[in-house]
Amino acid sequence: MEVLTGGKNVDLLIQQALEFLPNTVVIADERKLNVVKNALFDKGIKVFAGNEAIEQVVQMEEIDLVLTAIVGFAGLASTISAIKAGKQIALANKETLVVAGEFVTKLAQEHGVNIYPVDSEHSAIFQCLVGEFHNPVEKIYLTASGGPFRGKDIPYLASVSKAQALRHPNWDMGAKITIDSATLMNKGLEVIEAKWLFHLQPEQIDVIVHPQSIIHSIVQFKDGSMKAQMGLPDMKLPIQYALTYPHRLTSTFKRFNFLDYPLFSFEQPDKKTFPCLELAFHAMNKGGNMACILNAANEIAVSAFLQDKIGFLKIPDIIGEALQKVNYSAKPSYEDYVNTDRETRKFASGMISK
Ligand code: MN3
Repeated sequence: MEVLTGGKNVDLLIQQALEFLPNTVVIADERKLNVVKNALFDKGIKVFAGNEAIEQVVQMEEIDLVLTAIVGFAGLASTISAIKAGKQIALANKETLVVAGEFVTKLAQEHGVNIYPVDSEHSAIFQCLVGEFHNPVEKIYLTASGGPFRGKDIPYLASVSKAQALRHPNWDMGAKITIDSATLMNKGLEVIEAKWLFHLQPEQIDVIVHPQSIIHSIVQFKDGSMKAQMGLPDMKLPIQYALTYPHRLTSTFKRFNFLDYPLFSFEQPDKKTFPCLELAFHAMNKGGNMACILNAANEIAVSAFLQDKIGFLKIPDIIGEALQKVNYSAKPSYEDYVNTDRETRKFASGMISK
């Protein structure tokens, strides 16, 4: 490993740097530079700080592939920087494609860069497409666990706590994505991500709730045949596959046991109770900067919910309002995305302080 980066969790960054001994380490939070420097001083590891440093290190000559895992809009700039330098991308930051999918996929094409999905559903689709060359895809089904509030109604959701929302039934993930799973916005963002990754029309993408989270997604081909990718819900596999494609590395990951899961079930997502999914489809259909508005409003709303400033049901309210009120632009440039993001954050924050 050449470079390891982290946001503000210095302890974990130092621990990982000592384990993997990269040549360079970057901490995004500049206030923590000296702590990291001191800890790694005698290992000969170069240490930098700040977002600009991240944008620079991804262009280093020694690097072949960049795993982009910064959460939210914040991951966009460094991903673009890596693509411009011709680095292959293993994409864990779905917001990059949600916010600026058209721009990013076009840029990647121009620079001969492949984007390998890390998101488990997209990794599943990617794995199902291996060997299918130009066989036409009829549609894809993204599977959803339904999150911690599957089957609940609006009166119940009105009073759910942060702690309840953070308790995901199947996946162990960061706070932002776990709340997104509870509102079903995560699936909405993934629908948009899939559109750009696999060059699909909106009507070719469907969502099906599969509470066991064993089937990670499904491709249906033009002849009606369906392929699914299965496994225990653990991010280690999709991360590894993005790094080793087209090869499969021997692993000791826990194996699936059929008798632990004698029944698989499927149901329609409850779009009435969880309007975020519908809002995401709406933003995708409208195109332009709509998904950028959707994402920024969601980031602000989720962060406010995590700070106990708003209730759970206010999250889709804020996003819906932002989609209506923030200026629409049909053909945004990179600067337009940056402006839309800033404008939407201001608008959504205004709705929270009210
Ligand atoms: Mn996912």
